[in-house]
Amino acid sequence: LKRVADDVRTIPEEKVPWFPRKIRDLDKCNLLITKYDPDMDQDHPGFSDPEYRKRRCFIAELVPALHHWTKGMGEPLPRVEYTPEEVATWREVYRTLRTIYPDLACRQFLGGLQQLERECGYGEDSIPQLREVSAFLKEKTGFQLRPVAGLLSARDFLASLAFRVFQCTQYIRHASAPMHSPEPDCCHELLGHIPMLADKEFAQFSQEIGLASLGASDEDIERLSTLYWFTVEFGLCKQNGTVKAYGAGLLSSYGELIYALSNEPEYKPFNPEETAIQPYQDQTFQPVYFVSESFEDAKIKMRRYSSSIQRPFSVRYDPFTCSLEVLDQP
Ligand code: HBI
Ligand code: FE
Repeated sequence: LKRVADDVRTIPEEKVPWFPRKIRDLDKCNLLITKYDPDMDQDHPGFSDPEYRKRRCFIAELVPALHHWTKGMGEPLPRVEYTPEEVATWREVYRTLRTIYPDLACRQFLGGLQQLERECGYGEDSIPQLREVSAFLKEKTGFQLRPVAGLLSARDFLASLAFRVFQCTQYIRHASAPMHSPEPDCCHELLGHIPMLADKEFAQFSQEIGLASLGASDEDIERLSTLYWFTVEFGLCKQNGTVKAYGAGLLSSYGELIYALSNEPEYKPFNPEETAIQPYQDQTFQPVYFVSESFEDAKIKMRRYSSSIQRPFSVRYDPFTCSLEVLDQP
């Protein structure tokens, strides 16, 4: 393998979409998709609530203050003073889900959540702050959080995972619909994703999807985000002979978690070639879920799939400099 100069002259530029090379390039991975936000989506439970929409803008505006977030590492993440109404929404979500986790969530999730409850102030009485949660994760798996104003483009979202950065929303769903949110909110991130990201093997799995996405074609990004959808968001896995949930979309939605583990939906074995082209639903429950034999198995299969994606270069993450080495194919 030959090392490529910084500007990568050997990669035909028009063919390879831009991608971040250094962790601070993630400042540019900020393309928001607004179609499901309460200002745009008439079905959003907050659409006709001007107070809610104002509050969302306020929380979103905390983000640009972080410009060059990654340059001044250690600069504290913004703290949000949640209102009593917001905390009440959190409490209801937490309490309801907490009761069904022991039966339905995978072992890694339960372990992570327990640690968060012990070491990071997780509980029904307050919404955890990203600052503390990020410090916790950094210690467990090297993942860190970056606040984001809403749903990001798949390309930008996946690219951050390559650097073990999870772009995390800070607002909470509308109080009228605590059991469902059309877009990611802090209940989804903090309850669905964070406990899993505290698991070493899962953290690696997530980073590898991110690495596979860098500079990939739009078609490959679409397939990778479908794979992300049916694993990280809605994945099931076998454990001690029973099927458990590890997907964050399930672990943050009471209704869908119960549904996914009932005998109603169809199950298929996780197989990246097939999973990558399965149409998915982002407005109602999934008609089909993919079941992995184990995380180890999912990781091996995903790795094999990723290495089949055609790119004129390969990437390697250097954890010491938090940057990518880009290598020419032999
Ligand atoms: N953006 N903020 C945010 N949070 C997510 O969980 C998220 C995202 N954008 C895309 C995405 N998730 C995935 O569903 C895939 O499209 C990668
Ligand atoms: Fe998510």
